[in-house]
Amino acid sequence: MTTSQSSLPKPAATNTKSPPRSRPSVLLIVGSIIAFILLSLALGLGLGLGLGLRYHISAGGSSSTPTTSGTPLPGSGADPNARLEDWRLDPNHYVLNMSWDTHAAPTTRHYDFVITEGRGGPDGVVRDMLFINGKFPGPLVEANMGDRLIVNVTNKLRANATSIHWHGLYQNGTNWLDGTMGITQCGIPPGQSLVYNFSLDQFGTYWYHSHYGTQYLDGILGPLIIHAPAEDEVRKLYDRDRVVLIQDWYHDFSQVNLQTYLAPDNENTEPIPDNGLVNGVGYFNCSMYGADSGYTCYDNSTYAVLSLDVNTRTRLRLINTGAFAEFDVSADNHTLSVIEADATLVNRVLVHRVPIHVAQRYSVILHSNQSTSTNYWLRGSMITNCFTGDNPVLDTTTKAVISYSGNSTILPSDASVDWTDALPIHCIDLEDTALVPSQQEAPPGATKMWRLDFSFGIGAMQLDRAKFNGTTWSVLGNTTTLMQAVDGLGGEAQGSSVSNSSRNTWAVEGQVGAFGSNQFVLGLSKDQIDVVDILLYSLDEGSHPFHLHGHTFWILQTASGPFNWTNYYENIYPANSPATAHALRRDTFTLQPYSWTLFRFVADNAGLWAFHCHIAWHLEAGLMMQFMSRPDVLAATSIPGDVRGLCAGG
Ligand SMILES: *[C@@H]1O[C@H](CO)[C@@H](O)[C@H](O)[C@H]1NC(C)=O
Ligand SMILES: *[C@@H]1O[C@H](CO)[C@@H](O)[C@H](O)[C@H]1NC(C)=O
Ligand SMILES: *[C@@H]1O[C@H](CO)[C@@H](O)[C@H](O)[C@H]1NC(C)=O
Ligand SMILES: *[C@@H]1O[C@H](CO)[C@@H](O)[C@H](O)[C@H]1NC(C)=O
Ligand SMILES: *[C@@H]1O[C@H](CO)[C@@H](O)[C@H](O)[C@H]1NC(C)=O
Ligand SMILES: *[C@@H]1O[C@H](CO)[C@@H](O)[C@H](O)[C@H]1NC(C)=O
Ligand SMILES: *[C@@H]1O[C@H](CO)[C@@H](O)[C@H](O)[C@H]1NC(C)=O
Ligand SMILES: *[C@@H]1O[C@H](CO)[C@@H](O)[C@H](O)[C@H]1NC(C)=O
Ligand SMILES: *[C@@H]1O[C@H](CO)[C@@H](O)[C@H](O)[C@H]1NC(C)=O
Ligand SMILES: *[C@@H]1O[C@H](CO)[C@@H](O)[C@H](O)[C@H]1NC(C)=O
Ligand SMILES: *[C@@H]1O[C@H](CO)[C@@H](O)[C@H](O)[C@H]1NC(C)=O
Ligand SMILES: *[C@@H]1O[C@H](CO)[C@@H](O)[C@H](O)[C@H]1NC(C)=O
Ligand SMILES: [Cu+2]
Repeated sequence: MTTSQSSLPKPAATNTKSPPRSRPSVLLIVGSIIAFILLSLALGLGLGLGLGLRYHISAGGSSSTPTTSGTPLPGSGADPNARLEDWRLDPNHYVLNMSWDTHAAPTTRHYDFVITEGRGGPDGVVRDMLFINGKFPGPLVEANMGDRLIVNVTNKLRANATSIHWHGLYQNGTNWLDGTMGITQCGIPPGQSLVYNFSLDQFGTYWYHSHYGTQYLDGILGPLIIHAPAEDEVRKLYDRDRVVLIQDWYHDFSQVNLQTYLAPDNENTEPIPDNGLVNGVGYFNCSMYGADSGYTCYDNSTYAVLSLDVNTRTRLRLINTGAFAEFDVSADNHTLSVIEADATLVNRVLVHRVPIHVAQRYSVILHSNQSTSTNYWLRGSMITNCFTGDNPVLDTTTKAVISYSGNSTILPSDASVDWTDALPIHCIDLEDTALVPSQQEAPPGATKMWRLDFSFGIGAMQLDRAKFNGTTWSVLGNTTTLMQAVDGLGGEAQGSSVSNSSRNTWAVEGQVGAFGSNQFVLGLSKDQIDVVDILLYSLDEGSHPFHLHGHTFWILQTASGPFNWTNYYENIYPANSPATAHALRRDTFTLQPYSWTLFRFVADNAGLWAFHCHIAWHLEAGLMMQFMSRPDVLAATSIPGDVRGLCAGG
């Protein structure tokens, strides 16, 4: 692997607006070299795993141990351990164990997810939430490539169904476990369980979340990390490994915001977040809400603390698990080395800020080699230009504390300084060309090319909805497009009541009408593996993070203005073209306003695969379509009874 690249790629378009800053005014720090040495010794002996570093330091304990003092974190109580509410996931849970054996023989890893509802206040504002195993955020799922994952999901919600999607996983041969409501499964009804049982043929940083309405915004999400021997080389670049979820956060249950957003006469004005969280923790100043706000706000919220060891290199696996906001993530006084985009390892790139849109992942290495006289801010600056308004209670910089000063209970001082690089004016990705996969995998030549476009518009009954080539997606009731496809293609053998004529219709390539007026399904070839180029045009003024289920795609070109067809057929369409050899592979990319992106995927994975904008509000407005891959294989498939049984209502 090459790790020589050290350029600082600049976002394509920038303005001169400085990020909003809200640093504490006067802080006094008394540093101590001795405490720092004692601490590194203590940490050095214990692999730096956990060690009770959550909100306090357990170094030495000797009465002569010097202390590093300063302004305490907000909400820091007398007894640090008493502060973890029972629904809060222990933050140490997201610190990975560096002794994990990436070479272990394939095994089966079992997890149980019990979905419940309750009340919680990640930032002190109490609201209705959904939990996995009683906690927010959800448990770390960790495995090796080649393992089998078995997750028994039990729905203990009072009234609503649920489903879990494994974001970025191929589900090759198990399309019905992709977890996509109305496409690959019906919801798991209250009181029932579904066992997701699939093998892992890939590695990297992924996540899982409910794919049932906007449910994940209320808490059903968590990280999914897969290791592999192919990681050994990159592991030489870091000493520690941990997950950092970053997300926007709303003080109302998602259904409340959704109903406002989808109400008549509302022209795509998305709900603006109220706050942001890092690993499910965020600070909120209760004085933002008046006494009559209707919110219960406890003034004891605080910042997430990432306790690092001094002079170590930590891989931070950033995952944007939010609804809407893109963040520019930076660490004061520390340069970040990007080594992974979604689950693709890339040649190291040094940056000051990493833009990360909803559902994307980046791994960055942070070297804790700056002064120990202070703690430092990790900042997630929301790109507010992508909001359609202001939310007066929102602090647009979501922060967490990076601590290796020897005192993780104090706020960073004024010596922790944000980078001066301007924030991008649009929600954009890191330049694709700056991210070069460390494993070169040139794309095969294309066999199909489709242009798609989407827009938002006020339609019938003054409702604003998204249109994907004219179709507004809405969820099917009591059936799925996968079930319709399998039954229609397989015929009477599977007890289908579908007529011969529609069965024939479904076998054609291109847009398939038989799924109904709210499903835009593109059928691929029957007897061959298609290599599909999609030229996706945005006819909208916003930015959109698009995600294709079940695949990793190559980003071939992205621009605004006319598409050069001559160049396309000469240099991009064919195999072995130098123009595409270094293309970045990922599963979620950001499409700019009134622009286009050309990407390619290999449709060797039989199933119905959702392609949608990952902004939760836009998905609910209908910004989703589907690819039907290998209908011939689907025709010979039978959906397991437990999955099929979830659709029993119909
Ligand atoms: C950390 O800082 C706090 C607040 O200034 C102080 O009370 C405490 O003694 C310090 N602890 C250590 C271990 O330095
Ligand atoms: C904040 O205060 C509330 C009310 O006293 C308490 O229930 C909760 O556990 C506290 N949360 C934290 C993080 O200390
Ligand atoms: C880390 O993994 C090693 C090897 O599996 C194990 O022995 C050790 O107990 C683990 N440490 C923690 C803190 O879980
Ligand atoms: C899944 O979990 C539920 C609830 O604990 C349990 O009743 C069920 O037996 C489990 N299913 C399997 C296959 O283990
Ligand atoms: C259940 O779904 C309904 C209808 O979508 C929604 O109004 C309600 O808030 C949901 N409740 C929970 C606990 O998810
Ligand atoms: C999981 O799937 C494998 C392969 O189909 C099967 O052998 C195994 O019995 C399944 N396990 C469970 C718990 O369903
Ligand atoms: C919270 O906001 C109030 C009013 O703006 C301000 O006086 C106070 O200092 C803030 N508290 C913190 C901890 O920032
Ligand atoms: C952080 O960087 C700023 C700007 O370069 C510098 O003034 C400051 O002293 C640095 N802080 C520390 C703790 O080194
Ligand atoms: C989608 O719509 C565009 C613009 O009307 C059209 O050029 C394209 O052929 C359509 N794509 C498909 C797959 O029908
Ligand atoms: C699904 O089936 C149930 C039971 O037959 C019925 O009450 C419900 O309306 C159906 N839902 C949809 C969306 O068709
Ligand atoms: C389109 O691409 C061809 C082939 O690469 C090139 O010769 C031509 O100049 C391009 N046209 C425009 C308008 O850029
Ligand atoms: C999916 O499975 C098919 C059939 O076994 C195989 O040809 C293909 O390479 C697999 N694709 C991926 C991405 O693993
Ligand atoms: Cu969108």
